[in-house]
Amino acid sequence: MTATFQPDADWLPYDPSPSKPAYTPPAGAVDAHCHVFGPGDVFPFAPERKYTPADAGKDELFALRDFLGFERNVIVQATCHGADNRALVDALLAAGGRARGVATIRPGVSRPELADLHAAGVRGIRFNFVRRLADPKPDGYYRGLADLVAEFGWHIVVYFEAPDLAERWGLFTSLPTDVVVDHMGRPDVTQPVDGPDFSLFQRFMRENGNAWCKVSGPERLSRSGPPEYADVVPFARLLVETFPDRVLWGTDWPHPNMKSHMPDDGALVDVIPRIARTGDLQRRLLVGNPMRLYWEA
Ligand code: 0GY
Repeated sequence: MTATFQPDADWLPYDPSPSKPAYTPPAGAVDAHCHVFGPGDVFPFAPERKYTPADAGKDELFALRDFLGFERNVIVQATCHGADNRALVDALLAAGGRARGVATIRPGVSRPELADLHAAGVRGIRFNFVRRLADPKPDGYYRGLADLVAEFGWHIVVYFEAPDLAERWGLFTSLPTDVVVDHMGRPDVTQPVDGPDFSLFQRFMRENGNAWCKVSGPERLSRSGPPEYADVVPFARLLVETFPDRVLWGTDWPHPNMKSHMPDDGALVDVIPRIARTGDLQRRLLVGNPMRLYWEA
């Protein structure tokens, strides 16, 4: 039986015709943060989901990859699919080696299930602490899952709001794997880059050599808005220049839960040369770093 889903009434669908970016990414560039949604009648959304999106499948994602000048994707399991990774695995297998994945797993997952995910291209799992997306659990829950995937050489992606960093510091600084923070830890960009919250985030990056971050999500963080996202640029630039070997970049297509506007993916790509100002920094951000973490691990 197939299930059909009605997107949330205030759901903003992705822009089907983004502009061609002026910036040309280097050969082999990786979009290291994007998702697939369904299609819901093939891969149903999870009963426990906190939002219902419009479909955004692998074919559209791969077309966008080519249009923007990228070669590879890292597809992150979206919370609307819960721990049912079938849509993710389907996209990974269809990508012919040009995509890797970050899954969601729950306690009780078996080693053969993890091995199957690994064979499909999964190299990490994600812990989501954003309350509008998931119900955060005690630290022990995450430690148990981290131990399971450490033996596969996977890493942990964490998504949290800036104030959560202090609360979960003990967990985030003691995970047995690499730790990749989504969207720079969601700083309040009305604060200075050397304000208390972002200083704590920089300290986290500085003191933990296994910590990485995605300099992504300007459309989520900006108050000044598109297409420049000027207020986010200093935060991303600082991270790229301070930690050039532990930063990643992604579109975040199809941009779940955007309310203020739906970004033009071409404009997002044009932010890259403003946060990574040399060819060397751009190659590390878009090619060297994601290849090391996802293809050579
Ligand atoms: C993102 C951000 C969001 C959503 C998810 O998996 C998800 O549902 O990650 C968000 O709503 O902030 O990175 O895609």
